[in-house]
Amino acid sequence: HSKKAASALISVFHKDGLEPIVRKLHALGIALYSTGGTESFIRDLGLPVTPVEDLTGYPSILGGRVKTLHPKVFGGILGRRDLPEDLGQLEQYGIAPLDIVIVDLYPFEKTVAEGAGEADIIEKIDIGGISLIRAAAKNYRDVLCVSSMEDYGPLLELLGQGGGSTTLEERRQFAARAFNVSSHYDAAIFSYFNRRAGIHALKVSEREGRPLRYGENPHQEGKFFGDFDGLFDQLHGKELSYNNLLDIDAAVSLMAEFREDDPTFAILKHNNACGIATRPTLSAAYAAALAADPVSAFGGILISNRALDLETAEAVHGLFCEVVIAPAFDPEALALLKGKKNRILLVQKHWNLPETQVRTCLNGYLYQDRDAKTDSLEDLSYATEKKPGDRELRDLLFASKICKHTKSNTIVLARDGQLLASGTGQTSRVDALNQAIHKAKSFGFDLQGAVMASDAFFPFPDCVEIAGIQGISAVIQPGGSIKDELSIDYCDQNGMAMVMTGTRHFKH
Ligand code: 93A
Repeated sequence: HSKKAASALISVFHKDGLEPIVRKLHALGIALYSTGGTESFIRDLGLPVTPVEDLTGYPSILGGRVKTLHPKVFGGILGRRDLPEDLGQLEQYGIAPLDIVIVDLYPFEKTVAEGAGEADIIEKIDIGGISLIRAAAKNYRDVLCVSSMEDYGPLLELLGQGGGSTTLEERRQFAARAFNVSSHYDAAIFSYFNRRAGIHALKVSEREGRPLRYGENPHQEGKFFGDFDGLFDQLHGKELSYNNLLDIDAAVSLMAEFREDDPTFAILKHNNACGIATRPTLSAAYAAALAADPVSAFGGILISNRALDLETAEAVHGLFCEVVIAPAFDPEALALLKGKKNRILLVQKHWNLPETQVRTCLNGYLYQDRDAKTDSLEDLSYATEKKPGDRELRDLLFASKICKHTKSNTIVLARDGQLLASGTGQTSRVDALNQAIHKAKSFGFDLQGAVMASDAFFPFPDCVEIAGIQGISAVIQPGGSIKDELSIDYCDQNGMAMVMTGTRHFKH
């Protein structure tokens, strides 16, 4: 299966790094064919090269859009060297076999990233190059396919070792790389056209992605595929971990709900808020967020919707925390917070998160729209005789925004723009409520006049009964259970107010 190559077609965008390769190919007695720019590059090195136009008998047309797309080229690549019919046809049509194909595609992604206009971007959709790559990779039994400038190094090594000969296994490995390049290339074009998705194309290559120290646990490998630097400037601290990234995602999604509100500060642990509060000043918001659960806050992820000022930073500095995220840091605040070597400080540059979400499922993946619905006053229908007061209404909407970003089943208890406690990720809603009540009390909160939010409807009146006994005065929930009336009746009999949003916010 070892094959000695006699000819190579070279058509590359990036010429740097090509010189040692063409010199080596020439030294090995391999005939060189090439396209416009690449051909002049080789000729300027003083090496013999045949323009692809001589091979095809056809000029490059349409401003280079059609230069290698020709049966003389593709026949030379795709012809099966062990099939008499193929060999006969190559002979009959005067097609010379091409044994090595070296391509480096037009830089589509880079052109998009540079903010080029649509017309320039479209011109960077490589058609001939990608076809050369796919053809050569398909016929790896006979052809060696080099599909990007990143493979110039490995190619040079291979030519050095084999003297122009390659094994079937080597050609198959280059073919696998080639299909990785071609699929990634088309995925990038797709994500450019499919602007709505906004998700960095799912990349499964070994080489791409940001390697993380490890995955969720040290024995798991981990990588991040995305554009972290597009969202954040890391000003300080250690390298981000897999779990940091998940927490940062949860923190940003949560705080996006409060971006227009008064100064708001949140503390998260394991993707759930353990504290969040809205106050006239950021330092007061931080103090109220911390008060909800100073125990969980240890090692937490902190986020604010305002520039971090010195007063807040002084309070934050006393807490051991992993990450602090803010739209900006006042210089003195930054200097202070940098005092802890590992503390990760992130400036969040914008709020544009993808409108869709992807996660693995079984042997594939699940894809869905992001839950973009934020419950507001206009969404509410008033289920009970008693209407919530203004303060209660504000707290109900505040609690429902937190609920949406807390693992199901969840119950959120809040009062005066402060999270009192939540029950997170429980197998029953009653458990979630009991957890929240227990937690709120353990941190010294009295629940009189507090409000309760539920991510989904109440199938039974048990939750409102437990809440009523604790003095909780108003409830927000999607509604829609066939037994809604039982919960409503209990509220009516006990002077509680209940509003329905009509929208469920599960988060699994
Ligand atoms: O415009 S194309 O899609 N049409 C083609 O027929 C074609 N063949 C190769 N672009 C084509 N290429 C690409 O041209 C290669 O992928 C490579 O990026 C570039 C090399 O052109 P030159 O040798 O003229 O610099």
